[in-house]
Amino acid sequence: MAIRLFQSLTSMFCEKVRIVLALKQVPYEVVDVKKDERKSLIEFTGQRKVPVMDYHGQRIIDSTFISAFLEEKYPQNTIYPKEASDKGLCLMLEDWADEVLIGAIHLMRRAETPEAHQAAEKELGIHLRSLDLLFTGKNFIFERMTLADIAIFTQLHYLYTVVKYEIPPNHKNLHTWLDLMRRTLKLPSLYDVAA
Ligand SMILES: N[C@@H](CCC(=O)N[C@@H](CS)C(=O)NCC(=O)O)C(=O)O
Repeated sequence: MAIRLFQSLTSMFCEKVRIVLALKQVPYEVVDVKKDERKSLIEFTGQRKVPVMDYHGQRIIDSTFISAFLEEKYPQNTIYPKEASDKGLCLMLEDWADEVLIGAIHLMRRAETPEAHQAAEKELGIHLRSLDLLFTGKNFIFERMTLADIAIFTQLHYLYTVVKYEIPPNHKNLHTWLDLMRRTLKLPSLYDVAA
């Protein structure tokens, strides 16, 4: 039985899992949940959210759990830093990207009036400034690319490809890191995929 990823092409959480699968060179089949309006997903899991992994019949729901599961099964090309305390920080940053940064990005996506756009930009600006500071003098957050970089990158990838928001050029460290991530991952744009 093959490994299957129930996914949607435009979900940043699915992108995160696709990157982990690619880094670990795990072959898998894709089930595009849009094709049958999530019927097979709901049948398999009893819920609507993607990503979900069918690992030879075992159900794993949520990008964080899928990533941790893949790390355990395929330790090659590890997605976590080496030191335990760094791993703790990496998991916190993953959670911050998945739960906090995404909120500011959705606010920007939904902003329909100039006032709403201004408020969303202010909120997002707080996070972009923190990230710009975080990447001062660094290639990646830890000694190499980890899940913290991947989780933050997939949110920002969605921001500039789908929401079409340009991160202001004064965030130089952040732009340098984004370029490095794009060059390293060679992703097709979510926007192109969605079109
Ligand atoms: N915490 C979950 C979030 C998953 C999530 O929110 N998925 C969205 C797509 S980005 C979804 O499937 N939404 C469909 C729905 O809520 O009906 C994860 O990390 O996998």
